[in-house]
Amino acid sequence: MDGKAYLSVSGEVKSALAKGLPVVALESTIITHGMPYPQNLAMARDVEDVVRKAGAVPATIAIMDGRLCVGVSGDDLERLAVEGHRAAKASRRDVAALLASGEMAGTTVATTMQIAALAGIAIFATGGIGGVHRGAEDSFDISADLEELGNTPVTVICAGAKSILDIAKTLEVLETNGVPVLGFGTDDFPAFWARTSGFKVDHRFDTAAAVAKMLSIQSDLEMGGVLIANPIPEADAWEPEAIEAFITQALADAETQGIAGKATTPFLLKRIFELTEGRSLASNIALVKNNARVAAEIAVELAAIEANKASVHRP
Ligand code: PSU
Ligand code: MN
Repeated sequence: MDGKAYLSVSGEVKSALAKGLPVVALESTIITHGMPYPQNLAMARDVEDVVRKAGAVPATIAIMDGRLCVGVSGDDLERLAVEGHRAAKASRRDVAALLASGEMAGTTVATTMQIAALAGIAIFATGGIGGVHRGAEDSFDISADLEELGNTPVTVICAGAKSILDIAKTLEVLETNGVPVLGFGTDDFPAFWARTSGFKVDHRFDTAAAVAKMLSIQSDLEMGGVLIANPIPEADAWEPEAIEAFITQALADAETQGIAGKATTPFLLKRIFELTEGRSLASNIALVKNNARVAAEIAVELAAIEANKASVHRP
């Protein structure tokens, strides 16, 4: 028996994969731990629509009822959204324990990549990735997302990393792990709510077709994941200085309340939501939709390249 035995793939996703149609994986920690109910449910449904409109099939991934579920929708999606913080937050190390217990869990970027790869999905859209936390030299808090990106051949489209993290150190670890960091229509590595972080990306690509060509070569080379940084739309973006004040306050509150480990990212997101009176959430939702659209466009281009490769190689 291998890992695939634990997969439950929806009929729609299964048939799309069998036909070589474009599929975009979506994570679920953003649903359970990243946003409050009911906005999380509305977001999850809207993002699926965005992917469909751009010509791809959405595959929301979560751990439910002792299965690695790919293509969670309808009532199951609602169950997950309602469960929220009561659900587990599944990092790579939690997967086997959660399958054994049957507990419901949102999957982080790392775990969603792991399950997407198992299901044969190459493209994955999220909001922001985890990274090296500020003060990591003392706490050792570095997200498993960075290790997974180095090892697992899935492309993650995100809006950069939040400046609740140490972005310079995050980029250093990505380099160490051999992860290409591409800017989509930008030379700057974006900082989630803000379009710039003060750091550059390694390579800039301006079209989905150009990205897909690079991804197809990365796949031929049998290398690991790729990170695509797609800045938040201008209309929803914050000035870096404007959001920094709220981040500093949230970090101070986390310290005072002794928040550590896997609770850190959800705590900071919730606190920034409160401090910005909900405005951070509106931006968060806008950037996730924007990433889902770009991911779908890339998936469409990649599917065309792969179909072409297959026909050329056919005897
Ligand atoms: N950033 C967000 N929303 C989120 C997360 C990050 O804006 O929901 C989640 C993602 O699932 C990411 C995880 O993979 O937090 C990282 O958690 P940690 O830092 O504990 O690895
Ligand atoms: Mn951590």
